[in-house]
Amino acid sequence: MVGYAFMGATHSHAWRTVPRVFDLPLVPRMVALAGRNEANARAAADRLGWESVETDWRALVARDDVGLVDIVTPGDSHAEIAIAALEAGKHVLCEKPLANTVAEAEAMTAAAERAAERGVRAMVGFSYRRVPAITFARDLVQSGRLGTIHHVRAQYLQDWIVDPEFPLVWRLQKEHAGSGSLGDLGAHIIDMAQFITGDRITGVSGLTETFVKERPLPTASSGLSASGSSERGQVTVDDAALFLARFGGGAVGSFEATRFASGRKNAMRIEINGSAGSIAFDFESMNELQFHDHSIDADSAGFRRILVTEPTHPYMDAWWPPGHIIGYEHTFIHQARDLLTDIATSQAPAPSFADGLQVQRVLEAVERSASGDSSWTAVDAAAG
Ligand code: SOE
Repeated sequence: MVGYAFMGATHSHAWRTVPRVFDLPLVPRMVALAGRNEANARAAADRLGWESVETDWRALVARDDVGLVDIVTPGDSHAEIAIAALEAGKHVLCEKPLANTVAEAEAMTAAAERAAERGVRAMVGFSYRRVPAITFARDLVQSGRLGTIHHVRAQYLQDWIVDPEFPLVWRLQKEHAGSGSLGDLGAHIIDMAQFITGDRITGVSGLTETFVKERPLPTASSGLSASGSSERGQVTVDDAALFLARFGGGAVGSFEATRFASGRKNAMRIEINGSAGSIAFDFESMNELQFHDHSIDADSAGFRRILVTEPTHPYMDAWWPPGHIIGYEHTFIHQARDLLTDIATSQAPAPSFADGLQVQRVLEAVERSASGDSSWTAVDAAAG
């Protein structure tokens, strides 16, 4: 694994746990963790359960005892590490968004396609696909229970930078993160909407906003917390991104990604309305899916709550008895299970790097739309 912060902890937990829960054709060994600062990397490796440490990711990629490279670094290093690992014949799991630019994502996808010819696998970490309720929602759509899809309404709402004194961490710097809430949060809901509907976004009209333009430079950060100095620097990414979308199959969508929704911690929500029914989901109640069956008589129809904890629901046969709920970390365990199974059974993993590239193209289209005036119509000022 390259990197060891918040995502490093979630992925390590998954690699540690997955063979103890799922019956796997391949059992992972947590061979080495790479980080530039040896003492910090060593402490992280000990805490997270890795056998050894490298201070240069190139050394990790070159090791004969490494078969899969898990990339949990900021977006600016994804392309270089992933391409080198794939060329060295290592399977790759890369955190989302796949890259910081479409050009990088294209190069990564080309490398993944070349590697696939040699049986080397690559997956991008859109972990929310592995929420059982989301996979189940996809299954409902695929089996026709929603009919023709008309509306997709998606939001990803967080609030960890509302305070203007919150420091300028890497996620707020374009050169490291590529974009702000758009790439970090918007990428998730784009992937989720396309995953559930089985459709693709073909056009967008977007706007972005940076509410706080300057922030204290960070002195230390961990996960989504940080401390800052008295010096300030410029925020170079969006704080919020909103866009309208058209899907290839005729549906229309609205998307909102923000880190300024005070009171909302990790509210990733999606509602989909079709001719035969609707689904609604909120990650803050991640074990539940709301489902409306439009064929039921109107007097008794309406959204009902399905508790997605039955052994017949996706992934749930490996967990607890019905009603004994699971959490955020389980999505990463499911992701590890799916990737290991694909590697062992020589299948192409999903979401592939090509899927990650397509999400990157949507992100780029939103940025292009938001930066131009062409689709923006000012409201006439009232006369007098
Ligand atoms: C921060 O906004 C973040 O950690 C995202 O980067 C993750 O993808 C999301 O799962 C939780 O929030």
